Amino acid sequence: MTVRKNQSQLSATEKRRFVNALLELKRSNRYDTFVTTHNAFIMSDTDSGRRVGHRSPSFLPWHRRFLIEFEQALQSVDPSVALPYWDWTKDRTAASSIWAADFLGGTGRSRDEQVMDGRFAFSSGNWPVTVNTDTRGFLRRNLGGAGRLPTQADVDAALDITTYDTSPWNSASAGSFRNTLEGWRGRSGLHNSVHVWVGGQMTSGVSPNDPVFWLHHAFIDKLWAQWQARHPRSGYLPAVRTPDVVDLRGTMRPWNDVTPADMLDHTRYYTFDTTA
Ligand code: CU1
Ligand code: CU1
Repeated sequence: MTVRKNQSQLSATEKRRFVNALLELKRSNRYDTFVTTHNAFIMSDTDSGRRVGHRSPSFLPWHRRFLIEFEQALQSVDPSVALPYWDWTKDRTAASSIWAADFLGGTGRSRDEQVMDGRFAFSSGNWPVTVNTDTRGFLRRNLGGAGRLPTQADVDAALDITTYDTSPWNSASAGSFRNTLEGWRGRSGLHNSVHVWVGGQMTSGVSPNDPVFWLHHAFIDKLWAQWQARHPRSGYLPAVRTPDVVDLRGTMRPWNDVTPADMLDHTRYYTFDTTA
């Protein structure tokens, strides 16, 4: 049984085992295949063309599936590990324990944004960034340098939206829970703004180079689950075939056998430590 916990509640042992599993996936080259896949979808997801992973209704089920695959890879290394989530409405500063040297390490130095502490620092030798948009081979962050962390009020406003998604099913969709949570509409910028707040690789298509990617998306996924529980009569949309986007029973690339409908019940795969 996989239980995803708030990262602030992890024991020292749980943090160590999670970090060790990340490092083993990196060492065995499995980690970077996830970075490559994510970047390929970012590059091909456009507002006017076929879109699957981002700026489209399947943003949430696509990332749910992506995280499940990654979590299963971690569990092949250490069956006790589950993805933790980062509740940035509560842990909102660069001094939060998530950024301590015993977990993800902190912000980058001013000169080149290079993360210098913890086990993901380049100098540790364990975390070479090889799938990159430029030649710098180190993990970069600039915590709080731009963007903002959304507040509980921002989250509540998104969770109040009753419609899952709306035409034109892209980054312009108004009155859409998905688009508000993804962060293209609304003042808070929700999901997108957190990527910008972390800075470095998190602002790019190769964002999974930063292990915080998984904790951020685990929280986005938890918010989707909360929205589903709050609006039991509001289903995934579009329900019928629609050009360029994945409808309820459409196939989500890169998988051949996964549809949004298959991803609606996360409890088949994991639960959360608390229900909010
Ligand atoms: Cu993504
Ligand atoms: Cu993201």
